[in-house]
Amino acid sequence: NDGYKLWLDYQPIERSELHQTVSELFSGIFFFGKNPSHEAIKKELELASQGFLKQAPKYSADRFQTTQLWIGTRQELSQFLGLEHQAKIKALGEEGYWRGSIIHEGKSYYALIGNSPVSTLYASFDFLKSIQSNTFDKDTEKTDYPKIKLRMLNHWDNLDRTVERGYAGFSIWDWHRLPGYVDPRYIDYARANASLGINAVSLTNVNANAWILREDFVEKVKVLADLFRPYGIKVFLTARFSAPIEMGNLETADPLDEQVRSFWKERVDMIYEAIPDFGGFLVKANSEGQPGPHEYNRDHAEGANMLADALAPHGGIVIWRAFVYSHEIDEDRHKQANLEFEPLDGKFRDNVIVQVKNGAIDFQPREPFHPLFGAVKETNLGMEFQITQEYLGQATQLVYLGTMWEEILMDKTYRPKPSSTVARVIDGSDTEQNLTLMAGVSNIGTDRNWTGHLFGQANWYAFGQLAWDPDRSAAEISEEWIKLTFGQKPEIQAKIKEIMLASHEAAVNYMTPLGLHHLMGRSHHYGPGPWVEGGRADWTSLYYHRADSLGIGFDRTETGSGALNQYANEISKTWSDPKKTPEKFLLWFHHLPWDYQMQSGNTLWEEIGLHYDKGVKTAREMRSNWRELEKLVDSERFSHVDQLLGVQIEEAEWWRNSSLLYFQTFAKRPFPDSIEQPEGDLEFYKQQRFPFAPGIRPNW
Ligand code: BDP
Repeated sequence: NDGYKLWLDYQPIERSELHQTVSELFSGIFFFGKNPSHEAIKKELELASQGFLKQAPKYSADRFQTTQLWIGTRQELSQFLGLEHQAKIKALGEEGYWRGSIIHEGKSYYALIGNSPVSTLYASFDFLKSIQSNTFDKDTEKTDYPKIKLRMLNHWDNLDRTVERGYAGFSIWDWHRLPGYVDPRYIDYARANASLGINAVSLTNVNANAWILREDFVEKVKVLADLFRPYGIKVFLTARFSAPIEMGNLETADPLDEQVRSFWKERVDMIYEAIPDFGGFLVKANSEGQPGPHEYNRDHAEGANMLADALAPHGGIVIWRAFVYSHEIDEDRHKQANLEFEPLDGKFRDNVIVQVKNGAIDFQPREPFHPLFGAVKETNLGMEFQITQEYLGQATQLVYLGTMWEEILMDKTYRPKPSSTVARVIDGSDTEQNLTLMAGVSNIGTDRNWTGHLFGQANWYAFGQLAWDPDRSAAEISEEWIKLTFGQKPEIQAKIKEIMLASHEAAVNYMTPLGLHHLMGRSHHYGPGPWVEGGRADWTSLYYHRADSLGIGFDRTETGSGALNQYANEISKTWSDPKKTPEKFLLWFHHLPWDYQMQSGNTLWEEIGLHYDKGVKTAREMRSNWRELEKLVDSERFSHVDQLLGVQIEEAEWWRNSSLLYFQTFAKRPFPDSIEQPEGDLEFYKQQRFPFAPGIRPNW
């Protein structure tokens, strides 16, 4: 098992009763109506039937006689549903579905019913999942619907097949051979996404190349869009703000210039000609050197609205990123997005979503939630998570991100309502917003197992599940993924779950405990680099940890950068006192003396040491837990994970030793006795160079 099949690995059904039920259902399938999503369902039923029962499914020509399983939309099945039942399904919305048994003239039919063809596909995936995880029960009905409208993957893929931060090999989009050659992987990719309810993808890097907007590239994109349509997936592209200059021979990209506006309108019309349900543009502007409206003294709203106006007649949208910061602005990077976007509240068109990273710095191992969530009232805000583990050990380490995302989604923002959480802001229930979005930066590449590390699949899976329902628990999602990926054995379940649920805290401990952040190696972001200095200040580690002979941490209270004030009063007032700040964010908001007394009674210096050491120990436990599964998991996957856990332990030790040795040069105190004494020579660690680490950017 090389992991290619992901969680759609339909293994033979072992429980005889379930086998019997499923064989019956698969012996007479009837589709109401005809549409491309039904073809997608058929394909899935065929794969599943071969896997579960080792035989092909049978379709019946007649809806009653030989039929067991009905598949169709609410409208198509309306004559078999009472009015009340129809109303109940309808209330679930366009993407909602119902599955359960229907008795008609004394005979029972199992039915998969969606409000649209695509939600019928969602019902089918859910049905298959319940069989695969041994929970299917014909007599229990189930309804479901997504809480967030756009559930989206952001690929950071370049047109030459390299991937920005590509930790799972190269891009799966083979632009060179498209549109003529269609890699079968594209379908498996669409199946996997649809099985999670992911309904949008942006194909290209946010550091965009304008070429993707050329006619010949749009022809290639069209092939993918056509392929993904039956799976309910809309295609988006990244738009380079300076495209009018680069491709339109204009002298400006000023969003208020008429020629610029016509350029975009024509491009957009051309794209919709080829792809009538094109999603729209994802834009990174005026950030990290990307062009944007600021060059013309226009603000983000003017830039976004210009594109939004071109897209609006076709129903397209603009996703405008709030990940903006400039080293020319002498402000804590933490504050910059709020400073730019809060004054623009209410100025964005209705078809613009501002996409905000989960934290204000940049996908660090742990960040407090971004202060924009809850701060604006009349702007559509979307969440951007990073599935690819840029700062979390990349595709070398097992770090289950479900727990981290859950933590953020559950965080209380106290705005706009006193009870508001990040989840309630982004799913629109506490705000006025009509467009809702959760995006995840993809960890998918050309690796046979898609994500480089097998457990990277769990992060793709968890992202999809949380985008569908941000209230789901990370633990429950992990259980589900384990069942679908490793089967039913309870011993496997328990061990893997323990490993997964411990993994994020472990990584935070051995990388950046107690609110420390941005301590990684320069450029590739791999391994420790707390000593990184020189060049642009907010790309160094010293800027963030601020260690000196007196203490460590970034003062973001009023005496410091004041970033804490960007949060609701309930947070900013309380957390301005270090004693009332959650210790996991202590050094994020405070610069404290090495002997500062922690809740445990230890000094800050001791506690830092204890956390680093604990991280290493947990990483070791993860491996010993995994090793208990040697006989229970196939050898291919066992060895893959085992070897990588070996590397993870070494890296955890490397993080701990180098970080503690480095911080000790300021603290000038002994390490706590109870921890393993960091070995080695700081100079040795500093000399480590990784010129070929993935994700390296030669000019950064
Ligand atoms: C940072 C990455 C960089 C991305 C940037 C972004 O290091 O490669 O281009 O985010 O989100 O995390 O635009």
